[in-house]
Amino acid sequence: MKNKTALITGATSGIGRATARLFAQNGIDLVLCGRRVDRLHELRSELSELVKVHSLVFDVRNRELVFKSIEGLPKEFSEINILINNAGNAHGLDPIQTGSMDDWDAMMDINVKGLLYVSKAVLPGMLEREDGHIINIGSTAGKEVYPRGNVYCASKHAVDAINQGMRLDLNGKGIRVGAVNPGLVETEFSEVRFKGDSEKAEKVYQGFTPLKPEDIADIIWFAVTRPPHVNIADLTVMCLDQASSTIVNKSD
Ligand code: NDP
Ligand code: 8X3
Repeated sequence: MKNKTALITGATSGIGRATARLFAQNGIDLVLCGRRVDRLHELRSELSELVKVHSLVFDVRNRELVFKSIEGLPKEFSEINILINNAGNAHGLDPIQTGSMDDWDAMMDINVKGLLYVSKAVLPGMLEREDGHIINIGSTAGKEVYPRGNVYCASKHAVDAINQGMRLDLNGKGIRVGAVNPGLVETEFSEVRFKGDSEKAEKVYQGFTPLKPEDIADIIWFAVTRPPHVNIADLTVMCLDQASSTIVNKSD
């Protein structure tokens, strides 16, 4: 796919980084976003061998900076054809009665409001050109609620609703909108959820074969390479051993 530019949020790790690599291998120019500057620069150097790459450092919670960064993109990167709304995480895994309000704020502000800010900043160009593709990264946690998942699940249910709402409101405007909802994917997700407790994080993915970030990148790539009249509206993917958020066939 030539002469297309994708903006990927959360490109410094996991699903976002795997998607950036796959897109670059397939000739898509990239705007890589995240907070960790070193990682962004590293990835930019790696992928610049293949395509044109620009990086933007912002916290998706910072509304002003989101708009300033996206509106200030150099001309050659300013036409965003594909937006991958991927930045997000779970913070904590606590019952509602003991949950941390800082964790709640982080999840709602990043997973929900951050996605909205980035979308609002990117949409004017897509609307003007009547062309674009937005992929929202939801989760199985946006399809069902699991014990102690409370606010993370709420944030991903919100992504599900926003995905549907975007598709309704953008109908007839030439912009495809769809969600990819993964189950358990081995990334830094659990490290973040458990605040750097690697032992706890590793346990999440032990005793079965979880999805890899590259599996999700493949699916995103499938969605963006369908013919222009085909819109993958909503896709849920789990590994073979996962049947639901709470039913996972583990060997131990
Ligand atoms: P990672 O922790 O590996 O990656 C998260 C990415 O989000 C990082 O690049 C991080 O970049 C970015 N990010 C987090 N907070 C912010 C912020 N405030 N501002 C800007 N960027 C931010 O996790 P995954 O790759 O697994 O997660 C990607 C998406 O996939 C998330 O939306 C997650 O909810 C979803 N998901 C994950 C699943 C899993 O099992 N792993 C399953 C289903 C959905 P940086 O820290 O540099 O800012
Ligand atoms: C991430 C998958 O099951 O940890 O969205 O919530 S789960």
